[in-house]
Amino acid sequence: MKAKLQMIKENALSAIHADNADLEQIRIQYLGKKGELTGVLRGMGALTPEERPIIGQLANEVREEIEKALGAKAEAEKNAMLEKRLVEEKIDVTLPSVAAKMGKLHPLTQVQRTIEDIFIGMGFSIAEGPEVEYDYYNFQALNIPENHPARDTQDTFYITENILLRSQTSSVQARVMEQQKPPIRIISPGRVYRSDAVDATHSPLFHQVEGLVVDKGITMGDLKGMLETFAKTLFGNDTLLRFRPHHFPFTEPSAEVDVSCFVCGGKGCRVCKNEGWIEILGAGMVHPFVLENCGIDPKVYSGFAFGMGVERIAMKYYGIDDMRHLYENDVRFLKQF
Ligand code: 2NL
Repeated sequence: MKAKLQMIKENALSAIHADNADLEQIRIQYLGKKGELTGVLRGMGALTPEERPIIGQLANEVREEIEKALGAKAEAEKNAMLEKRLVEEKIDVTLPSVAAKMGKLHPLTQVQRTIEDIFIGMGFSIAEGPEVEYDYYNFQALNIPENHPARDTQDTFYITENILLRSQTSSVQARVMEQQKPPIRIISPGRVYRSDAVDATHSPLFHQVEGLVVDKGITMGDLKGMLETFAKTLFGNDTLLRFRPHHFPFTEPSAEVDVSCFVCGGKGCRVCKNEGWIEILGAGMVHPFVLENCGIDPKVYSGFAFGMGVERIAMKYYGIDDMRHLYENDVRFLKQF
């Protein structure tokens, strides 16, 4: 029986050490329930009581040796595999990488932020407010009468009879006047909504930057000086301003304001449609009724206000001829800015 065990050991070890040894197969063959070593142990009943412990011990030693050899071979195979992977999967970290594709801000956002930065530089703060607004802040507080066309459901998106999508960000400024005492110096940028059909110059959603200054002794001269600084910063130092009389219910007097064409300098070109001038905003002195509606005494304080469309300015600034380009998000278009 000793010789049998010795043979099992030798056969098992040489099988383990062979190339491409199937270790699991070998384990089953020698150590499994129906394996060769187990077979020997089962035959131990035929031995004398003296022989039994000796053979038993030997059998255990053989089992341990086979198990040890199996473990060592498995470990060696694992290490060899790792070594192979380390060699095969080596990467050269000094190779130049593929450049990451950088996104950028939408042209409208760029223009809006440029406008904001200019006014922040002149001491204005940014005021924000709800896009879903009460009719009161959008119209009534601003002296826009009940029968004004802007109030028609044809022109404004109503949610209920007295709640709507703001058609101008003046609503934000009315809220600020109601809550803050002068001096007030704010701009209110943001989305506004009007029930317009989409074409080259209209969209039901667009962006405005409105501005408001209220203090003691504010005059039209302050408005003109401030707008001149704004226009020169945005369009260049040679820019001239032109004020044309106009009417808005919320300002008196009111004006539409043009800048000399920054493309041709006033001679006439495609961008200014041969006019030499480009309309950029509306402005005026805050109507005394508006101040009063918002709890500011018009006998003590005066103010100016202005409003501009961000799309309109972006289109002129970049020479974009159709507003729809700004919303279609075609990367071939967006890449250009
Ligand atoms: C335009 C004209 C304008 C204002 C907006 C305003 C706001 C308050 C009081 C008085 Cl709280 N006025 N805003 C004033 C004049 C013109 O916008 O053409 N916008 C695109």
